[in-house]
Amino acid sequence: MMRNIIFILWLLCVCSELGAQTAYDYTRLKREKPGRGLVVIRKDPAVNVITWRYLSADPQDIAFNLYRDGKKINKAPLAGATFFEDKISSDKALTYTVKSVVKGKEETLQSYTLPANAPVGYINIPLDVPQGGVSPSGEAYTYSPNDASIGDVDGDGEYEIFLKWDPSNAHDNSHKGYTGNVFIDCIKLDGTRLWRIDLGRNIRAGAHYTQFMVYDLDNDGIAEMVVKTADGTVDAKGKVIGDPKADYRNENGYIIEGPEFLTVFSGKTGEALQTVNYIPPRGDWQAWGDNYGNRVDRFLGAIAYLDGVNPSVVMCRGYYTRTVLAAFDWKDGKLTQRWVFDSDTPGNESYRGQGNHNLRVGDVDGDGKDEIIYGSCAIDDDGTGLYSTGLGHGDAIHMTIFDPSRKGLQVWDVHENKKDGSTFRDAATGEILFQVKSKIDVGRAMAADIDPTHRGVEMWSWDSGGIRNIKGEITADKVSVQASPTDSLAEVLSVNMGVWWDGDLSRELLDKNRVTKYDPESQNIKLLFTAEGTVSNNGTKATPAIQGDLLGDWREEILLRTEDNKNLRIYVSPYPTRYRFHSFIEDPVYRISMATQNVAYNQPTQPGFYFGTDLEHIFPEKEVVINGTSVTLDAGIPADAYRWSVGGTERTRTLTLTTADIPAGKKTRVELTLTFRGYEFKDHMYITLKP
Ligand SMILES: [Ca+2]
Ligand SMILES: [Ca+2]
Ligand SMILES: [Ca+2]
Ligand SMILES: [Ca+2]
Repeated sequence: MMRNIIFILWLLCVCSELGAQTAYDYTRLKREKPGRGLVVIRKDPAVNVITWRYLSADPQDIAFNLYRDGKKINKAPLAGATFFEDKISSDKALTYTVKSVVKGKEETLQSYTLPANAPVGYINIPLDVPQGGVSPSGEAYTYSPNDASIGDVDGDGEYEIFLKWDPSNAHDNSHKGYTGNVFIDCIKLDGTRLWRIDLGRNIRAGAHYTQFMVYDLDNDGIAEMVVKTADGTVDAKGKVIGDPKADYRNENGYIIEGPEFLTVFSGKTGEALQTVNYIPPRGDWQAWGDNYGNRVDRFLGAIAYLDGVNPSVVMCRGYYTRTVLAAFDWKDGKLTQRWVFDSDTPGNESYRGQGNHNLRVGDVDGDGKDEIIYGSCAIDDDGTGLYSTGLGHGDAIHMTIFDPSRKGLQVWDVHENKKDGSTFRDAATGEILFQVKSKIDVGRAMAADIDPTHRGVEMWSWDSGGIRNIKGEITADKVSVQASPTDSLAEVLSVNMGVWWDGDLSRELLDKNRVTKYDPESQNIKLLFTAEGTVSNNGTKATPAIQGDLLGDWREEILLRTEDNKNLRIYVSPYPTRYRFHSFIEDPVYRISMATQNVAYNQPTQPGFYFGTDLEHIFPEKEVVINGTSVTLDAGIPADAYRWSVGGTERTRTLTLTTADIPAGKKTRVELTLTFRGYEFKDHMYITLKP
């Protein structure tokens, strides 16, 4: 008879030892200090919704009271979701205040004034549109708001928006032509423009040139912005970087000579704080893979906790051929180079030509320090290569915990080589877990938990043969998945962005200005809402300015521009939720996925934790009979805390029970309370040990 049976409630118990859990030391990791993010949105003419953040520093028994113009509007303190519907019909301005209630004691946290005649569904942010111009070839151009990032520049715990303005003649690198200058604004949520930076005529406009990294790099509570600059860049105080007269544009509009810089700007004032030479210099520009100036100018950027404590900025050049990543620290007003990774360094040859038009960052190998997932390869925190799969360049990439029973992060990546298709891999080792080969350039991929009947996060691409579960199986035979950029009807499963929107644990999909939801039972796609009057960015890429947890509870907001390019709108979910989770922006992998969203071909946020419907179903099997004297149970989901109803004081993810804990031969109820980002999930099962 077997004496000790390891019974893992999830599949693939052998694999679970291969990966490595992210292991950030949160007592040391320097992160921003988010405020309450209180926001009020008119849901309809008779209801206002109020939502705010629940934070990891909050005691679990915290509750909240809400006041409208000084009058309390809730009855008992709100201990559930940080979302409330106030039934009131009024066009007047209303001031709401949220107060915490801890052990009967009230404390005022934040107030927010809903303006008079507020629009339904969103916050409107009026913009100051830059003047258009005429290019040297005589072509007139205008400006539209493009990608955005977020950072707190005044230390009040609320985000400001960093907005890139694109001229209408912006070009993909492969297309010739002059472009207008690129501007970056910093804007408060009420529309107050704090500053504007003009990148000047020697920075070309297009998706691959300007990757603006916004983060509080020196931990003083004020975000900085780091971006590539050139002769003629003008900071927000009017100070010119380099030679103001220099014009390096050739007759095709490309800039393949002249100095290239990297500048740290103050988020508070938009002043250039320090400028250094860009690493690496372009050198022989044709050596990057063509003779007209396309592949030399492929830039990416990232934020990463390379020492496990402080955020560093990583600026990158090249992915079709040579690949260079340069990491810097910003401390005491000084930019210091940490390391440079170069695929031309002997020994790094296999890292050549592996990068995507985007990247992901996270502690994939479990040492508490971030790695950079650069398409098909990964660069370790110390600037050495971690691995390369050799599968080459692609246009989309996702990283999160797809398979909660497997330790660590996984990557869903697609490839351009008309051979390797779509791959699901272990983020730490590069081991391919499954692959869907393809004869096309698989230009898009998406990953989201959209089907509660399959464990883990689902994934799909333009040529994945449908939705795949974590085992690589097709989950549905009838669903129609988008297969090209023009194939973008609301009834087709989009392969673009995701958004946590309607309050359940599944993720909704965001494409253009539409939020849709997949129904696994009917395999249909339901349109939840269209942001009428707004448009997405970046042509067929159809991405928002940014999506993510900007404000309010854990759900994600969507920032879009209006059709007339004169406003931004932040859409906030009007749906109630029963869940109260710590704000996702406190998760470093998630927060960095917001900071890197503007990089080249924008990808949606992904957290460094498993998030999805399996949180509600800890035990897939409700009753288990074991022939033996002991059993080891695994909660299967990385969480903050575990509380088992049997087995003494066990508070770990796994629990070993013997006949000393539960009577032999007797069906015994085992309950588990799992605390996940401050929310308690409960489940139970029955175990019988038969010695
Ligand atoms: Ca702020
Ligand atoms: Ca700072
Ligand atoms: Ca690491
Ligand atoms: Ca939110």
